[in-house]
Amino acid sequence: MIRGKFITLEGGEGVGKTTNMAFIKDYLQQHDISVVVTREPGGTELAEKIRKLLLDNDSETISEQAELLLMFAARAQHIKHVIEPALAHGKWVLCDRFTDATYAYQGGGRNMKISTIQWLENLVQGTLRPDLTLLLDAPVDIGIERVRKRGAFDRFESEKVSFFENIRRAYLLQAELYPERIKLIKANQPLPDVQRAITDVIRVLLGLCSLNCPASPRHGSVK
Ligand code: T5A
Repeated sequence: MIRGKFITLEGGEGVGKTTNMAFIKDYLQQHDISVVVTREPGGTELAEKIRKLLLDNDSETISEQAELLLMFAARAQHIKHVIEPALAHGKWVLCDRFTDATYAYQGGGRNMKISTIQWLENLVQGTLRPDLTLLLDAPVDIGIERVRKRGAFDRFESEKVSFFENIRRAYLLQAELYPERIKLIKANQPLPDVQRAITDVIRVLLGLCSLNCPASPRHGSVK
């Protein structure tokens, strides 16, 4: 059995991750790929309970260490019960956020030590890393405005603008550190353009196209 591919979608608040998950799933299915769609924090019964604890605004103040450990506790469940079994059965896993979010939010946003995050990453994931990460990037005010239109803010969305600026910076640093894996998509353009850029990257992963292939008329959005 050929192992499946692991694709993650990342980016700050309201950049369009959820919107584009369905698009990517459909695109992969059109190419006869069996896809498991999931998210973090979450993806299993226990991990979804942890998600609720992390996002609810009404719980006691969560310490930075507790937040980091809860993220990885949820991830450990998710990997063991969803991600690894699916990949081992040849399915592709499409995940809304993964450990790059921890580097961005807990590292960049909460200022937790990167070496601590790396240690937990190795403990919980072993050698598991995404094959491809699509980083949707947009100026912070655009993402927040999109989220605001949707209604009430969760615990993370209620943070100050500087928190989100630090997250954006940390994500861009991750993209610089891992240019082979993380592909930057400009998310502050009309949705059809965002999706064209996403398709161009996925086509490379599918082996339908090389990196320099002029897959679509407006190819310039992918790093
Ligand atoms: N977290 C998570 C951590 O702190 N550490 C971690 O390790 C992990 C894994 C999870 C929270 O947990 C934190 C980060 C998060 O705060 P979440 O729900 O997964 O929460 O993440 P959110 O960013 O809150 O998800 P959102 O739903 O708010 O944002 P999305 O999914 O990026 O945006 P989406 O698709 O819902 O779009 C928002 C709106 O914009 C519109 C959409 O229609 C929608 O209305 N839109 C566009 N409009 C115009 N042009 C475009 N190109 C558009 N694309 C989307």
